[in-house]
Amino acid sequence: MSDRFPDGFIFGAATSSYQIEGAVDADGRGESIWDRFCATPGKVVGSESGAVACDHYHRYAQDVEMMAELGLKAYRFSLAWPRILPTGLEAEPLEAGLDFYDRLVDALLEKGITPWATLYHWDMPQVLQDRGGWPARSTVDAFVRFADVASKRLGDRVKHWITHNEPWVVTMLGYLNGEHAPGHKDWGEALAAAHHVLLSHGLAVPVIRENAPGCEVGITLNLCPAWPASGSAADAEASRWFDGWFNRWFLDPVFGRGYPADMLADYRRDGHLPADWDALVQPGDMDAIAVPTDFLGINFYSRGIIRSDKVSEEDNAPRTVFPVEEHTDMDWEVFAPSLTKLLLDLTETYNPPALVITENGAAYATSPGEDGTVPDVKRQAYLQQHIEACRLAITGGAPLIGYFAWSLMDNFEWAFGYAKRFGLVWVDYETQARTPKDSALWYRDVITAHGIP
Ligand code: IFM
Repeated sequence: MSDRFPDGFIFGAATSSYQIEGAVDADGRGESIWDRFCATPGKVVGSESGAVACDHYHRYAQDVEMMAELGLKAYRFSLAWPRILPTGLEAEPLEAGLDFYDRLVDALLEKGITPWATLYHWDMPQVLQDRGGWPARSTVDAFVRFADVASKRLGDRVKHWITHNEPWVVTMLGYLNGEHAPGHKDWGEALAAAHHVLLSHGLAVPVIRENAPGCEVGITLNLCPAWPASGSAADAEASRWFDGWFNRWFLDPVFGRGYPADMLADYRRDGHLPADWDALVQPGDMDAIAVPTDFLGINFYSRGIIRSDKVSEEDNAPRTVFPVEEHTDMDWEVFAPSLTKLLLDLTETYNPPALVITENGAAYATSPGEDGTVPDVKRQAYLQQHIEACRLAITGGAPLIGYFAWSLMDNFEWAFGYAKRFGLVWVDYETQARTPKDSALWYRDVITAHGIP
């Protein structure tokens, strides 16, 4: 009994629009930055794209049936901005796009599955990027309008909203290291983008609340706890910087602490801030970003073992923290205790009203056996360890209210294309057949038992 989760704890699974919907030209959908990025040679492994993906746009009804068979209590999906506002600038939204999400939401509710809608999971209309993208303040207004249109239409039925998925990825992979759309490499752009993403979150929250009475709203951050590789001062300093860049730059402002002073000083010293930073952060912005929310969404995959690159290996203290052997196909270390520690640390530092694991999962190559089953022992082990890590955190006092496995089904893993399979459900991309993997059947049992069986 003690292994059971608290009553009301939510077990679900997550996806995102560009990764599963396909149908990029259907019913007037506009071009997104990911359509453009995928069409640019050299950006995505094998020049793959989300053009067809899992064809969920046409197969959503069957997919919802499958979710019901797996016993999911909640489903987290995202709304494709260019399906609703093809250029982001239209006076009137595209009815066909809104109709699709109407149908999806109704199908979920009919099966007793609670919809959790994410507004921005990276598919910005290309036209908005052409006008400056997230580094431009005008994109904040465009996003708030999108939030308004979407929550006005769906807010009578969707009572759980997430403004943004993983601002760190949007800004640091999109505008700093160029691995994600739009593929830019500029510190100033990345930090301007981060400010505008956060501001758009803050300004969208009251709009969503207004349109979806009684709803719960939050933002999802991907967090990567920094574990110093040794007890040296150099590794402690490298960990401080990594934590500031990856985690605190987003956590601190959302929880009303403003941008971390140490990082602001570092960025200023290193010339990373955009030239107009002091004017770019306008009076009132930080208060808007600190709008109270109902929960913090956390996407957790792995920890970071941080080694200084400022001193040579010989001059640094010997390493005392080593990665465990198990790594996923993304080469991410599998170390679940770090999740418990993260949840407890967040609770202590920020006192959040609630925490939700909005993504957690592992990429492992699997394929159907002769008997039609899809054995995937490693994914099951990963999920089991991390669900147990969540339970331990709850026991320790973390206000964790839900867990969403990433992902419901195999899908388009951004710059890695289709080779990385994160799904609970196997997708045959030739036939679009879906087959629950063994981990999905195991997860169904977890949901039934309301804990690890
Ligand atoms: O597939 C992504 C998802 O879109 C955002 N979070 C991480 C996942 C795995 O990389």
